[in-house]
Amino acid sequence: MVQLHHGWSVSARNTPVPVDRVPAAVPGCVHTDLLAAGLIPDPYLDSNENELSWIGRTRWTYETSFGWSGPEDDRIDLVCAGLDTVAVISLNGTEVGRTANMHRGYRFDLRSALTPGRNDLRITFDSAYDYTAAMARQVGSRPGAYDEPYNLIRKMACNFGWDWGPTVVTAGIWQPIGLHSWSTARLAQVRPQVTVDGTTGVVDVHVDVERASTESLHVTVEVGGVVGVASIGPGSIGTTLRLSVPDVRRWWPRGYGEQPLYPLRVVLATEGGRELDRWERRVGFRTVRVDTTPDEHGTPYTVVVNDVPVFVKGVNWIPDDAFVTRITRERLAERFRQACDANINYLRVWGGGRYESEDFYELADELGLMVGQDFLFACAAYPEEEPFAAEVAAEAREHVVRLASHPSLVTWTGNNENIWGFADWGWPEKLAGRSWGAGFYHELLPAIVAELDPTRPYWPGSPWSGTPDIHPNDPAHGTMHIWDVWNQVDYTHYRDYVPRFCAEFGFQAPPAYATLRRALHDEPLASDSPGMRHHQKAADGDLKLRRGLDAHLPEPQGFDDWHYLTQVNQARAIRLAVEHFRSHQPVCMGAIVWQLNDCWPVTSWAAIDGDGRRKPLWYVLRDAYADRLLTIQPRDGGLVLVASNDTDRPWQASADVTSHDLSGKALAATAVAFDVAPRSVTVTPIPDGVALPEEPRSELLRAVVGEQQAWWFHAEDREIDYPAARYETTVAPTAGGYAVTVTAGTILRDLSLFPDRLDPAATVDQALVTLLPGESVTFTVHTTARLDATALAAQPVLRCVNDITA
Ligand code: BMA
Repeated sequence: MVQLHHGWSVSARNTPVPVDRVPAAVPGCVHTDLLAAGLIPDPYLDSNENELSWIGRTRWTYETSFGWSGPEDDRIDLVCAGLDTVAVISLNGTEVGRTANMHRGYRFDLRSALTPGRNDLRITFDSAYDYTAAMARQVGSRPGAYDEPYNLIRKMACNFGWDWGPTVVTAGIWQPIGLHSWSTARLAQVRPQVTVDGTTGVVDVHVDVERASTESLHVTVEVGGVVGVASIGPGSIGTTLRLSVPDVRRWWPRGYGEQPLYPLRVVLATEGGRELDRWERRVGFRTVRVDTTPDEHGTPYTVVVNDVPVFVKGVNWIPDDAFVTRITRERLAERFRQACDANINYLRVWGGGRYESEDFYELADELGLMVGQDFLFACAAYPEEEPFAAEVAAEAREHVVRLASHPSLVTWTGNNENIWGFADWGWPEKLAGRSWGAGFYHELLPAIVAELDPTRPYWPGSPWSGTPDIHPNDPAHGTMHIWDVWNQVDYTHYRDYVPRFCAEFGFQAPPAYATLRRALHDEPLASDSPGMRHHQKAADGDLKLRRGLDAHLPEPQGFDDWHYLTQVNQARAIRLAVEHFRSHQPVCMGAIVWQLNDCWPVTSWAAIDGDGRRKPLWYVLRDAYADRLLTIQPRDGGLVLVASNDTDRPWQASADVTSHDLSGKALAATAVAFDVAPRSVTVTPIPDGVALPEEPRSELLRAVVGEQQAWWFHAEDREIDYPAARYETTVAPTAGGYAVTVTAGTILRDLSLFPDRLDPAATVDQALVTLLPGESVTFTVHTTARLDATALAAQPVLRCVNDITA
C-alpha cells in the first residue's frame, strides 16, 4: 500500500473567508485545516464555535495528484479507510466512487481512470446538512434528544453537538488513504475467532480472498508456535482453519491476572510459494459471557471472563477530541494510564462516538481494560429504510470483523438509550408508526454478531432489561442508566436504586481552573460569565449544579468558592453512588460512571477535563474503585460498615470505628471485625451506641483499617457548625516539585490543592483529604516551575470546605 497523504489542498466556494487550495492534512478534517491555515479562530476558545457553523453547511473539495508509471499489477485500488462523510471520488475527472457513511472503509478499482504520468484525485464532500435534509424528505424525520439531524446520516453523532460537546460538523479524509496495487489475489478479510478450552487455545481463522485470477492459492496461519496451512482452490474465495494451541496463558482483565498476547499471522501465497499478502494481529485467549440467568432479585447482568464473574468498575468513553483526527496513540495511552491509575477496569464506548480505533483496542488489550462497544446509535429514533439499512449492515459487518481479534472487547451493545427513548420520551406519537431502529437492535445487529462473532455477547441496548415485557430501564433487570439524579433529584437518591448493572450515572463540575483560563478570556471569570455559559451545554446545567450545591454545601462567596465546591460536590455524588453500588455486590455487578473524558474544555460530567487535567472526581474514583474499599452505609435506620474486597485473597481485619465531635474528641468507639472472601463484600452493623449521634450537626464517624478510612457525617456541610479552618503548612522543594505538608489545627474537610492555578502543567497526588485536629497530610506537587511557596499553601490553591465563610 502506498499512502496518499501528501500534496492535498482543500477549497470551497462562497465561504465567509476565501478557501482556495488551502494546504490540507490527510488524515484530517476541514476545521483543523482552516485552523492551521489561520483562516478561522480556534473553535474551542470562548464562543468562537458560534461563528463557524457555516463550515458544516459548505461543500468541500479535497485535491491532490500523484504519479503512476503504468500497468504492472492486475489491480490498482484506491483504499479509503474512512471518509467523512458524503463524498464523490473522482480521478482525472472520472467518477470512481461515492460514499455516505463515515463508519465504513472503501476500496475503489481505479483501472478505468488511471493514466500513466500525473493523476489528479479529487474528493468532494457535500454538506452533511444538505444530505440530512434530503434524507428527511426521503424517509421522514425522526425524534431525538437534540435538535440536530444526526440520526439521518451515518456520521459520528456528537459531531452535531451534544450536552457536553460543540457543534463542529466536520468533513474530510479522516482515515488513511492510499493506493494498493496487487495481482492474483489479496486477503479481503481475516476473521479470527479466539476461545480457550481448559489450557488449549482455540483459534478459528476465516480467510476470505479477493481474486484477480483463478489460480490456486495457499494460506499459512501461525499462532503460538502452531502452524496451519490450507489451499484455496481455483473456484473458491475462502477457507477456514482451526488451530489448537496447547498450554496457553489466559488473558485476564486487569486486577484478575496478566494480559499475555499472542501474534497471529496469516500469509496468502501462490501455490508456488510467492507471497501475495499478509495480515497480523495479536490475540488473547479468554472466554467471555454475560450471565443473565434470572434470580430472586430479577435479571442480573454479570460480565463473566474465563468463568469468573467480574465486578465492572467502569467509565463511559466519548471521543477524546471533537476533531477525532487529532487523537494520537500517545494521547490515548495517557488517557488509559489515567484510567488505570484510577483503578478502572472497563471502558464503555458510547454509541454517539465511533467504532474505536486499532490503537484504542491494542492499548486496552495490553492494559487489561475491558471494553464494551456500542453500535453507533444514540439518543434518537433512527430510520430503518434504505439507504440506512444497507449502510448499517455494512458498517456493522466491517467492525464486528475488524475488532474480533481483540481480547479487550467483551460485549457489543445495540444502541445508547434508544429503546428507553422509545418507551419514555414521547417518540411513538411523533413517529406515527414510522420505523425507529427496533429492527436494527433486535434483529439485524444480533444476527450479524451471531454470524460473524459468536464468541461475544450482544445486548440490544443500554439500558435494556432483557425482554420487551419489562421496562428497559428497570433497575432489577439488566442494565440501567440513572439520570433522575442530576436532572431532577439530589444525589442521595442514588441510594433509592440497587441496579443490577448501572451503565450510566453522572454529575457535573467545571473543568480545572487552568483549563478554563486557557479556553476563556472572560474578565472576570464568573460562574455565569459569557465563556462559562457557552462552555456549559447541558439543559439547565448551571441550575442543576446550583441545586446540587444548595442541598449540601455552604454558599459560595464568588467564583473561586463556586469552582471548588462544584468540583467537590461532583466527586462526592459519584463517591456516594459507587460505594453504594459496591456495597450491594453481587446483586449489583457493575458501575460505569458517565464519563471519563471530555472532547473540549467544558463543564461536564467528566473526571478528566478537555485539557487532560484530573478533576477531584478522578481522585475519588481511585479510592472508590480501589481493590479494597471500606465504606460506611446507611441501612435500616442504622449504619453498617461495608468492606469490599476485589482481590483474589481474603481480607481479614478489624476496623476501629470512632465517633468524634468536631474538635476531634472521641465520643465512643468500637472495633468491627470482618473477614471478606475474595471478590466479595461483608456488611457489618455498627452498634447504635457508636453509630447514632446525640447531636448530628457536630458529630462524625470514622472507621480506620491501616491505610483505609471511611467517614460518615450525620448532617450536610451547610448545617454543620464547622470551626473556621486553621492549619499550619510547610512547603519543601523536592526533586520533582514541592512537598506541601498541612497540619490541621481544626477539622479540615475535603482539603485539596490546585497547583494548576500557579503552573498549568503542575499536578498533585491527592485530593479531598479530611483531617482531624493534630493530623497532617503531605501533598506531592509535580512541577518544573518555580512556584511561590506562600501562594502554594493558601487560598485559592489550598482549599477546604470549612474555609468558606460568609
Ligand atoms: C446520557 C448519555 C449521553 C449524555 C449523558 C448526559 O443520555 O447517553 O447521551 O451526554 O446522558 O446527559
